[in-house]
Amino acid sequence: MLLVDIADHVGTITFDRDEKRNALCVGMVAEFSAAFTAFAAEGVRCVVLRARPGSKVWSAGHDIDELPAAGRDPLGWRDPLRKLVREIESFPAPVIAMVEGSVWGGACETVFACDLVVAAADSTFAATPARHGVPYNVTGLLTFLNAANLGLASEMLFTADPVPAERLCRLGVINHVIAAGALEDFTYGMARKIAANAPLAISVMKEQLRTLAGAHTMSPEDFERIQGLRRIVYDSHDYSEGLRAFKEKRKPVFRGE
Ligand code: YXS
Repeated sequence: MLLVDIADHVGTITFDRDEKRNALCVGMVAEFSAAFTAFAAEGVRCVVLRARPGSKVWSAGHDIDELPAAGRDPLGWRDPLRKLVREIESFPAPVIAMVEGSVWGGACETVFACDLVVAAADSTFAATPARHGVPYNVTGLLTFLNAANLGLASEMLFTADPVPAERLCRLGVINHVIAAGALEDFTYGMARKIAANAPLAISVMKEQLRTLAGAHTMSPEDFERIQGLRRIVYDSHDYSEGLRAFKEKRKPVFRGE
C-alpha cells in the first residue's frame, strides 16, 4: 500500500492504495512504521510523503471501514491514525508532506503533523469529523491548533468544507503552494537542502519544537471530563448513522442524539 525509496539521504513514501483513495488503514500504517524504521537505520535526513504523481486524491483519511461500531473510542491511543501521527512527529528528521489532490479527514491531520507542507495550487483540505459524527480526540485537535489558529481550525472542523491550499498558505498553515508541474522539483530541492545541513542539530531542533508545541497543561479532571463528552458522541445514534451512511453511500441524517 506504500512505495518506499531512498536517494541522497532523502526518503520517499508514496501512497499506493488508489482503489481506496489512499485511505489510511491498519495495514498501511504498519508499512509506514517499517518504512520509518528502515529510514532511521539508513540515516535518512529528510522524508517526503506523497501520493502518486497526478493523484486526484492525496488521501481519503482514516479507513472508515475500520472505525469501530459505537461503544468504543474510534480514535484511541492504538488507532492506526494516532500511531501514524506519532510516527511522523517522532521521526528524527523533517517530514515534508508533498500534496496534490484532495485531502480528507485524518489525512488533513497527517499533513498538518508533518514538519513542512508543500501543496499543489489546486489541492484542497477537508477536516471531516463533523461529516461523519466522529468525536475527534484531544491530541488530534492539538495538531490542528498547532497548524492553524482557533478560528480557522473551528471553521474547518465545524463546516467540514474543503479549503483551498492557497487560503491555507496565506494563513501560514501551508509553507508553499506551487504549480503542479513544479511541485516535485521544488519539494525535493528543499529536501536536499535540509539533507545537506547538520542532521543532528536538525533532529534535536525538531524534537524541541515538537515538545514546545505540545507543552499544554490540562488537569486530570478536565481530561476526564472531555473524554466523558467524547464518549457521549461515539455512543450516539449520530456516530452510528455517520458510519452507516458512508457504507450505504448516502447522506447521513443526524438527529443530535
Ligand atoms: O465502493 P468501493 O469499494 O469501490 O470503495 C470506494 C470508497 O468506499 C473507498 N473509500 C474509502 N474507504 C474507506 N475509508 C475512506 N475514507 C474512503 N474513501 C473512499 O474508495 C473507493 C472509491 O471511492 P469513491 O468512489 O468515493 O471515489 P471518488 O474518486 O468518487 O471520491 C473520492 C472521495 C475521497 C471524494 C470520496 O471517496 C470520499 O468522499 N471519501 C470519504 C472522505 C472522508 O470523508 N474521509 C474521512 C474518513 S474518517 C476520518 O478520516 C476521521 C475519523 S474524521 O472523520 O474524524 O476526520
